[in-house]
Amino acid sequence: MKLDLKGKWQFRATDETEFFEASVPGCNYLDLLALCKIPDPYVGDNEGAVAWVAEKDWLYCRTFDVGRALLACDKIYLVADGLDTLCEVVINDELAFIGQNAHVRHRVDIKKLLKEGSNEIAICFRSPTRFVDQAYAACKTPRNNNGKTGAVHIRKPQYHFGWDFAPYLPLSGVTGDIFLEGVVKAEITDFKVTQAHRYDGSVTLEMTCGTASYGDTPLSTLFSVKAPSGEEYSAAGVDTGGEFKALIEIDKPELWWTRELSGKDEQPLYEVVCALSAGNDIVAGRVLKVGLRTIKLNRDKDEFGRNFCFELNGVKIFCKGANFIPPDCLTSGRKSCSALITAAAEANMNMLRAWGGGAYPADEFYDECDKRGILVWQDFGFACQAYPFFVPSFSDNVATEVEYQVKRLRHHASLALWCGNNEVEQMTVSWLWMKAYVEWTEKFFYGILPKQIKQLDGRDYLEGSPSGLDFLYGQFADNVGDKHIWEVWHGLQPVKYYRKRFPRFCSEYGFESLPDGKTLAAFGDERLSLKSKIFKAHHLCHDGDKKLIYYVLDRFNAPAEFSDYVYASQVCQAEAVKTAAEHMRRNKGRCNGSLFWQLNDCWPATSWAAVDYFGRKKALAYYARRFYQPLAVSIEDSDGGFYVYTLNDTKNDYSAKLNLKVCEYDGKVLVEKDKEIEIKAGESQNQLGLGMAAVRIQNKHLRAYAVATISVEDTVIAQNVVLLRREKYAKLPRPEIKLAFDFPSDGVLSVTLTSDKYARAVRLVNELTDAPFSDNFFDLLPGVPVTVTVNLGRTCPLSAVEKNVKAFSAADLSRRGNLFSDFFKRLGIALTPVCFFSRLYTRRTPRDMKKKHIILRDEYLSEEE
Ligand code: BMA
Repeated sequence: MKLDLKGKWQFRATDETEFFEASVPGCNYLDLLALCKIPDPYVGDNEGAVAWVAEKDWLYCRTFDVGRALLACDKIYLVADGLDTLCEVVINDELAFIGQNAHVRHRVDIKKLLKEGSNEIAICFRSPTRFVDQAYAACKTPRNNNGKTGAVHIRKPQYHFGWDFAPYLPLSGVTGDIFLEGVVKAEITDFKVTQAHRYDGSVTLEMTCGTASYGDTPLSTLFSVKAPSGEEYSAAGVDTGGEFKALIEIDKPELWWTRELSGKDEQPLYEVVCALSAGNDIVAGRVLKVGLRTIKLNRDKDEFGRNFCFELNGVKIFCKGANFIPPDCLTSGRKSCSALITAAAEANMNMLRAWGGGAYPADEFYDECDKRGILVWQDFGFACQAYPFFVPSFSDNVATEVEYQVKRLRHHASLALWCGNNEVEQMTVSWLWMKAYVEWTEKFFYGILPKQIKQLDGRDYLEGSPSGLDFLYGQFADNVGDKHIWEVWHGLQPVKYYRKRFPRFCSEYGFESLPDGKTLAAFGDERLSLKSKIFKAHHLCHDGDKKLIYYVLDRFNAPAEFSDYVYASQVCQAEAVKTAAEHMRRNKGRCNGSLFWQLNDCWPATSWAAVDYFGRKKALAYYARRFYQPLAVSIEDSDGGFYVYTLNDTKNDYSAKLNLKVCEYDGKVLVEKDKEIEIKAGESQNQLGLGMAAVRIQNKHLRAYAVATISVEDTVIAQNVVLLRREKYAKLPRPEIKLAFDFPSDGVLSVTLTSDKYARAVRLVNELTDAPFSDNFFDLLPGVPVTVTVNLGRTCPLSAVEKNVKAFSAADLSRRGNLFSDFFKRLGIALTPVCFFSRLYTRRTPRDMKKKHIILRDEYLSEEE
């Protein structure tokens, strides 16, 4: 029996008397905003103006009626997700419990406190900033570079205290579900499903159900499994002292795969049900959706060092994806994320990393990833700072959180890895003298946490990201563990630097850009410029504005119009990430994953995101669709020539034709090569080489583009274009792009583009809706039409379409700078203190990365664990 407590509540600051209406789930900022008592923290530079909110205590309350039927239950639990964070929960003026962790579900029996008729619940949230300040005064922690120092003392999403992509908004409130749950006679306390895959291909599901009984009626359980085909299996549970177990064998299972290996948009999930009966009455039930698969992180020694490769059903996979941050600052990560998972799927991703400084994503996130065949790398909620694990109350609190999260998530097929933290270990270099923190970082992530996880789940565990061979050993070495590569962007290295690095798995690297013009408009300043206060207030990376200009001027002449920075920075971002991602894919086997930073945003901002806060795709999201395509072609252009690779992450072999052309902007072919090729399943292959000499002779300025195409039976299945020189040196022609419109089905507009000359990074803009095009920001080759579609949701008159759908390319950018002025501008930026030092910092050489490219010596690699 359930009594929902969501909806309208009352709230007030505890130092005031008047109550106002509040919405649950929600938070104090959103409630104050709805009452116009604070300015919108996402608009203008209001972040500072609303800081007082986090300094107060907030009381939330409501009344609810309890009927006889509910009161007659043996237990009545108050269940609350996301009590954020420190709070006293009071029922009818009596303290029910104290909340101190936003990352857990509270479930407390409050039957004794309830009465028939009207009852009152009051939750008093204590100021998170005051708590953090007091805790810090009592127990000093190292400085936090990303937000409020001392924030580590509270188990609350760490980005709430500000990050280099998030404003400072430490909210309070009930951010998730809240309800009363009546239990009669008995209940299920835990439900676990494990799977054993046998050599003959069959799978045995082992189901274990923990129970609690409130009477003498004997308990029994029935487990059942419904296959995607509709076939059903069932087995009675065997009582092993309050815990019931059963095995169900599935002879011919439909295995769960990632998207590119299944070739399907939806993955098969088995519905596993446990029904608990007391005597003849079914009193409780639980349902889990389970995908049948094995997943393992292979870290064996190999010719390159130590492998770091996920194996799904025994197949080695290359992980293509991005880092996922909470989709909103003010809903503690509980805003719907299904559109973002769709964007990830559209970008051909097969893995997302749920980053440790955020909130653990809601169930919906994992359900969607299960459904769509996207693996999840799950960090625990620790990032970039030193945590006081030596304080017993803190580590007990963390243990509760770990148990809750592991039990909540372990049945998900998509969940590939538990990872202790984000960048805590590598940060120890900044607080080596605070010995207790260093010691306990090792004790906790290398001892306590893995031990606890092992008792709850059989999945692989990684101590932290990035990782090496051991504590403080090998975090910077490319031939072991996973790496974060920030030399490009934070360290101002040129984009080609990525190609010097050969990590076994790259779990972070990234590049910033401005969001779409409509998103910029939401910043709330009509005269936005690179220098305006409001623009800077929405760009939180230290000296990010300078870094952005530094990189934009590396490709383009300084644009004259601010609005052109949107396009220019997005193309720079997309090209940079493309360079890295393709390089890592070309080295598949040595490198087994590319997760760029970051998929999404948590407020309207200039950041590393591929999809902005409003869901608008940047150029990177479109590029990713191409560079993460399961079967792709990639051109490694170097001064010596071109190497064309096929990147095949599918299970199929192909016999195909490879064509490489180098052309002038009008399409005139300078050099062309054709080759019949065999593309092997699951492999990246260097298929063709072409020296530069012939191209140079015919076009000495290298004002040309190269296009590689693979076709099977005359159908082009993959294509890649590279411009031989960066745009500012390329003397791009002014193309005449023609658009032809059609409505092939209701509300879906198709646009066919043709151009007389090479058109670089063509951007289609649609002023009619926010819907994304099926493709965008692509190179248009002379005389080769490209058709894209967009779902407008309605059929519009052609005149409206013609007026509102426009295309432009890199050649249309306004220009203020020239090679000379841009050079000095960049030099000036490189010499500013933050840029200068971050460049030094990202090039630092700790003991184990003495040589530039950071290879651990063989004797360490051959040590057996
Ligand atoms: C990574 C992350 C974040 C940060 C991002 C961009 O290292 O782990 O801490 O937001 O870099 O600087």
